[in-house]
Parts: sequence; C-alpha cells; structure tokens
Amino acid sequence: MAYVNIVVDREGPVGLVALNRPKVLNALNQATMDELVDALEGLDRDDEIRCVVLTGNERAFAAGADVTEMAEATPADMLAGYRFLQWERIRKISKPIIAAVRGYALGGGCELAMLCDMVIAGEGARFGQPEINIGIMPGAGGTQRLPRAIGKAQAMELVLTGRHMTAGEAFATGLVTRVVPDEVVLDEARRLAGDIASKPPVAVRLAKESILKAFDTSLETGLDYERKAFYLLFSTEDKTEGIQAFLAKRPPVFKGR
Ligand code: CO8
Repeated sequence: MAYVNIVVDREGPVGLVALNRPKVLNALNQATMDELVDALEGLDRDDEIRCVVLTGNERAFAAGADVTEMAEATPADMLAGYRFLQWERIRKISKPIIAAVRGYALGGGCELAMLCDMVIAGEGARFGQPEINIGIMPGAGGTQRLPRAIGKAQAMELVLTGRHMTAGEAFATGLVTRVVPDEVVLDEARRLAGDIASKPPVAVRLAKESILKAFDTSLETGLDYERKAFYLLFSTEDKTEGIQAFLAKRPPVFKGR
C-alpha cells in the first residue's frame, strides 16, 4: 500500500510511524486509519522490527476522528463500516508501541495514544475527550481505557466536560509514562524503543500480553496467565543465553527464539 497520510521509517529494530495530515491536525479519517493499520501490521510481521514509535507533529499527535466524515453519518453507516474493527486490529499488535505525543491528543487521538503501550509526552501536549462538545461521546475505547488509566473520577470529569488535560496532569494521573521538553519527545521515544528492542523479543511479547491481560481478567486468571507465559519462556534459547551471559558477566546476544 502506498502511504499518503502517514510516513513510515525504519531505524534498525525500531519502526517509526508518523501521522501526516498537518493541515487538519492529523484528524483520523478513514484513509489514514487504513494506512495506519496496514503499516502497524506490516511492522508487526517484520522480524527485523522489535518496537514501534507512533507520532504526529509539533502541533498534534491527532485531534480526533475526522469530524467532516462524521457529519452526515447515520447509525447504520457507523455500524456497517469496518472502522471499529481497525482499532481492534491495532490492539492486537504484538510488538510494543510507544506513542510520542506533542500538541493535541484529543478524542480518537487520545484513544489512539491509550491504545499504545506507553506514552512519551511533550510539555505542551494536551489530552482530552472533547466529543461531548459536538454531541457525541468517546467511541474508540475512551470510556473504558481512560478510567482504567487515570481512575473514574478524573475520567468522568474529562469525558463529561470535554476539558483538555495538560501533560503534567496526564503524568500525575498515570496516563503517560514520562513528560519531556517538546523538542526531545521523539528522541526520548526512540531511546526507549531502542532499549526495549535490545531485550529478548519473545519475553517482551509475552510480558506485554500479560500486562494487557491485567485489564480484562480477575487477578487469579491473570496470575495463571502470567505463570503459563513464564513457563513458556523456559523453552527459549534467549532464556538460556540471558542467564548464561549473566553468570559469565558478559552482555547477552538475543536471537528472538
Ligand atoms: N476533524 C477534522 N478536522 C479537524 C479536526 C478534526 N477532529 N480537528 C481540527 N481540524 C481542522 C480544523 O477544522 C482546521 O481546519 P481549517 O484550517 O480548514 O479550518 C484545522 O484542523 C486547524 O484546526 P483549528 O483552526 O481549529 O486549530 P486551533 O488551534 O484553533 O484549535 C483544536 C485546535 C482545539 C484541537 C480544535 O481544532 C478542535 O477542537 N478540534 C476538534 C477536536 C475534537 O472535537 N476531537 C474529537 C473528534 S470526535 C472523535 O474523535 C470521536 C472518535 C470516535 C472513534 C472513531 C472510530 C472510528
């Protein structure tokens, strides 16, 4: 697929995807979502890639779903479309995705950041679910992921008022991993991605899966899941290599097997 609304790069084991509709603050229209899902799934299948950074530009990570596309939409249009399935496809990406957020992450843009596994935010980043101001509500996970990330009371206020949250608030409430000066957001996300890319990939994948399980299972089921994943790692060459390297006081060389 040729990309028009996003830019995809590879830097060694790190895949970089940048939303690229600057005139509309990276509003997520259908074409952009088609490209984004295609790119993320392609990077997920690529054995050379071990971590992905998803970003926007200085003004916006993404200011939400493209409102112009929703203006005439009926419930039947929304139901018939495949757009919601695309969010599920992104949720199923097995490699870690780091959102590098500068500027606005609103509505679907905030939901997209929350679908990522970690968020590095610039000091000027603004997060929010302003859908209420245009007569709708979050529809791509905002009412579910936001309370899980920042708690019911804060989520309720954000969703019911549409207020934007500063990067500092987003950090204090647990929505983002780290806040850094705007000009180093991408470098910081790349550095984090490079660090994760140096770890044993099968362990990274199973650890990501296990953490995500914490959000949709009981503690007991989650602990069972974690233990099975833990046992599985004892069949990998990387486990043997990791422990031998530690004992020999040398750096490990992981192969992803
Ligand atoms: N959709 C389409 N165009 C947009 C969007 C958007 N979400 N946001 C901004 N734009 C456009 C503006 O219309 C404007 O275009 P133009 O220059 O042609 O007039 C351009 O981007 C620049 O925007 P502004 O002039 O408004 O810039 P400001 O700096 O004055 O304001 C804001 C920036 C505060 C971000 C403002 O643009 C804004 O409030 N945007 C809308 C934010 C919003 O309501 N987002 C939620 C949308 S609904 C949603 O995301 C639901 C998701 C549900 C899931 C979908 C599943 C498929």
